[in-house]
Amino acid sequence: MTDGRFEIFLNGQWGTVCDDLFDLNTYGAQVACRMLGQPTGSARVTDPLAGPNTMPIWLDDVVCKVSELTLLECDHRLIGYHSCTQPEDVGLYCA
Ligand SMILES: [Ca+2]
Ligand SMILES: [Ca+2]
Repeated sequence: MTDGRFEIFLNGQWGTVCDDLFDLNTYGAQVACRMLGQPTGSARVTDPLAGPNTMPIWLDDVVCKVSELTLLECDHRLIGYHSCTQPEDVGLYCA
């Protein structure tokens, strides 16, 4: 089980994922948990609870179909392009 802000390592730096569109269904959470090697059966988006941070927002408008192995295979804006602020970070609960 894991619960907290989801972070992704791209371009040599840890960053976050914006929640826009992410929670329209459970697939984004399932793919993100799968990416972490965590269980996906009860995966869901949560409040990241980690407070403000200065990490880049790497992904926005992520829409997954269901079986992708990583969020990079889902539809998303170009890496680093977004319409978000840090409080919109995706938090994840994987179980
Ligand atoms: Ca949002
Ligand atoms: Ca957006």
